[in-house]
Amino acid sequence: MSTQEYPGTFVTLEGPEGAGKTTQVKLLSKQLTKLGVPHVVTRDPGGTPLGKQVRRILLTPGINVAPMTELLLYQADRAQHVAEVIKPALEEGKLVLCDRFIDSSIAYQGYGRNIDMKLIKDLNELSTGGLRPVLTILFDIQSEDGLSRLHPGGHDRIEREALDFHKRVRKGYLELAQLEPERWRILDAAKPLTTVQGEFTKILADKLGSKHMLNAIE
Ligand code: Z5A
Repeated sequence: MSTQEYPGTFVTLEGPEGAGKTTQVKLLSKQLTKLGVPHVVTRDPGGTPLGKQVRRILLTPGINVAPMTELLLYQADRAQHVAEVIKPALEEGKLVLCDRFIDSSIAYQGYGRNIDMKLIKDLNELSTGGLRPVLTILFDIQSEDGLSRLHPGGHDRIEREALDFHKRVRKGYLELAQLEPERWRILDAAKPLTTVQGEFTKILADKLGSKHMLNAIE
């Protein structure tokens, strides 16, 4: 099921560590609130009370999590997130901006952990009931540059992975974006914050036009 079947619009933000997704979506949300645009900002994992508990398990350093367990926990979080937050908001006609979604599982568990891609795609289908974003923005940044932005010592279980893992994730994202250019837009997230902000809103306005007043954002 694509978001086009709902009155609302589903947009996802993806990218390697430290790319600035969270910062940008917060800035955008402030502008949308000022304009009175009904929207929801949410994240995968952790967009529901159940998901917050799953997120803690997934990201706490020092816990042994086998790759398949990791994949299934992200999918369990996602099934709850779609049912409890995303679908209801889309049914109400809202703009839903989700920080990570199905493509994170392909990039991290597929390209990063080498789990079979077909299996991940099948599980993505199952956990979302086939729900797909109309637009996915890749906040692209070299792995070294993204990781260097994160708080030293405060790294979670996945951020602590080897540089090679993060490089595979980034390569995966770039390949995914190339495979489906209709859905993806790539943004150079290494640029200064205000430049990224301008490009982010331009992508939204170009792709979604006046829907949700996205062309009114400065
Ligand atoms: N994961 C997975 O493996 N499988 C899945 O299916 C899903 C997720 C859904 C979620 O953690 C983790 O789960 C994630 C993928 C994995 N990996 N890790 N770790 P998260 O939600 O906590 O992490 P994240 O989404 O990766 O957030 P992040 O790494 O913190 O990145 P971000 O949100 O893109 O960046 P930020 O917090 O907005 O900015 C980071 C810092 O950079 C911050 O200090 C900003 O002030 C600064 N910043 C932002 N923009 C700029 C610019 N333009 N210039 C300079 N500095 C900047």
